[in-house]
Amino acid sequence: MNSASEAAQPASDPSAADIIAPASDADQAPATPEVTRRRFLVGAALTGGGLMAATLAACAPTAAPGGGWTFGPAAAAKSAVPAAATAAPAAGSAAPAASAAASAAPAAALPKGWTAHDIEARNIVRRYIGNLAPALKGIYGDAAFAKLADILGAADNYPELAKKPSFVQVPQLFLNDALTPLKPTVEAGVKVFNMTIDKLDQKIDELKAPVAALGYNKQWPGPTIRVTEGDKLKVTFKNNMDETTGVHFHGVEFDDFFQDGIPFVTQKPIAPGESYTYEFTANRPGSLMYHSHHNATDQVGRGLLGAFIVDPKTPTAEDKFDREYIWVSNDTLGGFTINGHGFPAVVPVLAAQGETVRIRFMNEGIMMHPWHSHGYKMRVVARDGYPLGTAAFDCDTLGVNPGERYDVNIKADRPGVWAFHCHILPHVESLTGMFGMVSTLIVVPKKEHVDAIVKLLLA
Ligand SMILES: [Cu+2]
Repeated sequence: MNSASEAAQPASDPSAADIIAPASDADQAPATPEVTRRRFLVGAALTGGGLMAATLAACAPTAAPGGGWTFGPAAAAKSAVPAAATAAPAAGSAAPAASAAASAAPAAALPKGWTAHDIEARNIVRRYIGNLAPALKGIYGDAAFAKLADILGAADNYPELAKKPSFVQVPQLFLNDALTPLKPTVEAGVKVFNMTIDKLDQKIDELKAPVAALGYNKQWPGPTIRVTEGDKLKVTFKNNMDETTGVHFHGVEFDDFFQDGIPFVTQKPIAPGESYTYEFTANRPGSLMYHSHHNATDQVGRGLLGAFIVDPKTPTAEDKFDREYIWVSNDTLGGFTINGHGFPAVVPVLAAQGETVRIRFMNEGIMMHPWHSHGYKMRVVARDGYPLGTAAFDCDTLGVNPGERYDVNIKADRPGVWAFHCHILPHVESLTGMFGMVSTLIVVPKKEHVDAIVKLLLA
């Protein structure tokens, strides 16, 4: 096993493919243009082809906002690293963006038995792994790496080997923010948060045109609000949109029901240009959420959602973990998304062997999603933020209904690149490959490898 610095070396190597073990000649061929794409869910999938070809050539890594993000260990189990997201079509939006860039050669050149859609499916994974692929050599060792290189067809020195992974090419504001939750000011013992509600253009995937979304502080999901059980909060929202709204803190056991955020039940709607303040005590710990409760099918579907984490005053054994991911799913604008993005622009869950990873599933969508972890069981320790205690259970597929949150711990005891996805198949995979609600759990042998990967991604 090589050191972390060695692992990161390929990033600065202009001919990264040189270090990749040769793959068989058989799968070097690019795909054919006459792709027989099945129209999976919506025709939007079809726009992927030509558009992608054009944008693939032009796509350049986008700097992560806010000074970059990191997969660093959760300091004292407090900081959060969200996992990623994926988008697929609900109402005519994102569909599997087939990679037409890889589809430029005659069908005769396809590996035996393949059709063009195999090339497209492979190219999506190539985009996902990007220049991480060469780095994996130093992490998983030569034998495992030779297999991966062969699977990816690395011998053809495909362009993504030198590009950042898809999920680095789109702004990952949520990831950044979750690591450093929104910082309040403290006034007379009250934690004060000032936020805005804005329109924004959201890049679900680096190869797709941005969608007209909404977001708290111009982010989808909004910044994570994180406090400790018992804290008093004062949260002001300034509505910069041209429509009314209301904000509900989902899961709070309010003492004053007028803080519940429901226009025409507990308040008047917040008009454009106006501000509204919610004041309450975080009187129960857990994974909570905040979101619009006004024209909500549309507004939450367009991105007015965020995580509200209330850390317990007295953590239990289950609250000890090394890394943490917030995983907010949605399924309207932009298709099937995790944290506002669709595969391959979904940030993987990274962990070192021996670490425990906490994942907080939060469903802000309109349908249930059963999250399936390949190769690993999930220990479900809380539902809707309420600890399960002795009723905690293991599973590898966990259905999360709209509005629900589940906290799970995964003990990462074996290295590998493991798929991690919704198991409603039309949300994740089509003839032309994976899309939408797909992520991975990438377990590397050492913590230094995680650091090296992060360094490479940020380079
Ligand atoms: Cu799903």
